[in-house]
Amino acid sequence: MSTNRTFTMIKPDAVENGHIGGILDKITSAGFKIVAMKYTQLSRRDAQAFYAIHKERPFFGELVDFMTRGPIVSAILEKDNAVEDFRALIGATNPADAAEGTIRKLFATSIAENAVHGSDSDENAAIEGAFHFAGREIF
Ligand code: IDP
Repeated sequence: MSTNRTFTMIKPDAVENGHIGGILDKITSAGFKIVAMKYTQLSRRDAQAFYAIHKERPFFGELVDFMTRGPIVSAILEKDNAVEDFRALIGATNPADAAEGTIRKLFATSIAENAVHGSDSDENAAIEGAFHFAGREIF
């Protein structure tokens, strides 16, 4: 994956609360092009692998339970400066700290159930995109 791409998930809380359309509108209105997208559900093994970096954190079990409890939308997004610009668009991890107008401010409910994922580096964007999508699913 080139460095003008990032990876996102619309998490189970946002799907349950009917925010898929609202979040995709924020994403495309901000100039991101969707180059891959699917509606899917993570297995426990998937979630444990995706969030392996957090496996020693006290909230790891809660995070795996949350991320596997219902469907998600996963997507690869393309834009100049995609990783940094998307992190700005989603806002702080805790929606209480997120700036006005950010996706987490608008759609998240708590630090755990915070509506969306956004890759934190170009390297992780490439790893995470490849975790979710085969090459033939990326356009
Ligand atoms: P990020 O998603 O903003 O990059 P990370 O610190 O990488 O934040 O945490 C990954 C995910 O783990 C968060 O998006 C959130 O769903 C969950 N999480 C982070 N901190 C906590 C916490 O203190 N309690 C419960 N869940 C948390």
